Amino acid sequence: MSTARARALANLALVKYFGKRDLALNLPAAGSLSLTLEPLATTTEIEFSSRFKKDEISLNGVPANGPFAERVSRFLDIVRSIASSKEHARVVTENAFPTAAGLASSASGFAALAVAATRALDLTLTSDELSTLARRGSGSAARSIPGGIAVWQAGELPDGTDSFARSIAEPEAWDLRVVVGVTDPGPKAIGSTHAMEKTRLTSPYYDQWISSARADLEDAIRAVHKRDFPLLGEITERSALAMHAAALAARPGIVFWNGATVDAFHCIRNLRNDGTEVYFTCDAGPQPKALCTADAEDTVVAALDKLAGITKIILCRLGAGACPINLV
Ligand code: 2P0
Repeated sequence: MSTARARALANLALVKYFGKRDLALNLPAAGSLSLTLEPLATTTEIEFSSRFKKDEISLNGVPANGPFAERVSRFLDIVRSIASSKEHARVVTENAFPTAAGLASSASGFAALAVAATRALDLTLTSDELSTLARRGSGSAARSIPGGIAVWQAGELPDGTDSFARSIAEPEAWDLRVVVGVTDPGPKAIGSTHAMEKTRLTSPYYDQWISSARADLEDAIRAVHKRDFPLLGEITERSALAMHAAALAARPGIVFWNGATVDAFHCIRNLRNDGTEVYFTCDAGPQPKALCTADAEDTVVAALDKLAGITKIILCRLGAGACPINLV
């Protein structure tokens, strides 16, 4: 086979990844925990052929050049070296959600690409190996290989072969909901990789952030196993706020939020004070995300919809891991 297609979902970290122990291999300084989210999907088709003189990449119907295309080609070089192939590829990738706006499109993108490219080159990898490979494209992509609730272990080995994500709960195991409020669908002002490195190198809070992330991961895993929603929600909010605190303290400080992001945080806390089970989180962009139970979803949507700065709402629930799609 030289052509294959795959679909992968974005993921939302409840315990955040923000800092690397190895920049080249995307090895995290601490482990993280995430929800794989339907319907935030990337679908990728790839064809390897000696007809192609270079990799040809298109994203959402537009030919890609520059840093994005180079990043994809570097990733394909890794897959080609595993398969001892020299063929270039045509890659057609579609995101069903805003690209590069803090909705983790690189996670679903590299997870889908890892599954499609290895299949097209007839490589048979385990889920752990696919997660390890996807991580090379983008750290968080490791967590888009498994479905449901995923834990990505930091690992200790210098080569990163022990740093991959596994599912600790299947999508059907817990009916969690995520309400994403889009405040700005445009590209991010600062990329995650750069923001992480700036924070690691200049924030006086970086070491404390990494220590708290390690402790939060242990607590969050326990909360998932006990299906303790308030505990998981509390950890989710504190992990996001601690990550942003470390980034805010970088020099110069990194501010991912806009006014509507902060309005949404207050709105979510007000809902909780009034008895609705909902907690907020936010990534390396300005979109607030509300984590809630299924019965709270309508209340959360109605409240966020009233905020002036929220232009779109996306409803998400737990979804399956990355998988190949049969070509017709
Ligand atoms: C996360 N983020 O855990 C954290 C929270 C953003 C904030 O993973 O440099 O695009 O490619 O490994 O995976 C986004 O980082 O960064 C991310 P690289 P990636 O979801």
